[in-house]
Amino acid sequence: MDKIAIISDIHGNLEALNSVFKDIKERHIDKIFCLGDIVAKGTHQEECVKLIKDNCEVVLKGNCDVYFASKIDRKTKTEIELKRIDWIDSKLSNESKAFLKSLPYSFEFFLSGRLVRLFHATPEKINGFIGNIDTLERLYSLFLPSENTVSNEKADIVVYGHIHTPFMQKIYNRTIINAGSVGNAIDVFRNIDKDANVKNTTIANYVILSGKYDSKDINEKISFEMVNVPYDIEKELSKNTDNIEKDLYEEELRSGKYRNMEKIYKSFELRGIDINKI
Ligand SMILES: [Mn+2]
Repeated sequence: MDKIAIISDIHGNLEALNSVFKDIKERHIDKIFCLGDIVAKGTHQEECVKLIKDNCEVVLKGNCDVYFASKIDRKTKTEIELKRIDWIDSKLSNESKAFLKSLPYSFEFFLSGRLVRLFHATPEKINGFIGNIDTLERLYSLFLPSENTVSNEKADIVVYGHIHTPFMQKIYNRTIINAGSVGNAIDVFRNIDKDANVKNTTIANYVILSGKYDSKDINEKISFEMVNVPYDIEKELSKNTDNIEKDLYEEELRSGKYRNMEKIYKSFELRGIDINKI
């Protein structure tokens, strides 16, 4: 069987990325694919771009990669937003920015007869948000092709990132896999009375697909594995002294709680999903 590691959302966290690459090496993986968002948040963005470029066979663009590598209209930004933009800009070489801008939106391949499609967030939007407790209609939309996808077929398996929370779900004989986040793992839905140990969240996540690569034979074996890799969070944070968002970033890495959780809860409320009842 061929083994493919799919990693996503590194966000400048070098300790997490090195730990994941070490784990991938130990497991004798054949290919590494990356779903984007290499930059923003952590201080080691340039180092992460270089490592991803050197080690991944496929690299897709994430919303942060596109945003921070492109020219930004400064007139529409607040002072704090400009500080963040300038800090991230100072971390990236022109060569890395050109690389980030050149990345494709989507990639697809056959694995044991299944059409597997990869993208960062949704087939339509690079920053769309479809969570693990979303409506069936929105979850199903992940399988549909768009003008950004390589083919016009419906996918049998989709693997995406962006939400930073790993999960797998099967609907309509099709499989949704979220690869989670290497460098900024969070659990979107949290409830202090129901939460387990925070160490279930604040690890690095990625997934491994195993099967026959490039084969249209549906009788071949296939499997999906979710991997959690512990890494030294405090060591990474000790090198984040110049981080423009130091406090927010430290809290996020240590607690696994997204800084804009309320904004996400609001968007789910609008779709009739009451987070307090979950
Ligand atoms: Mn993203």
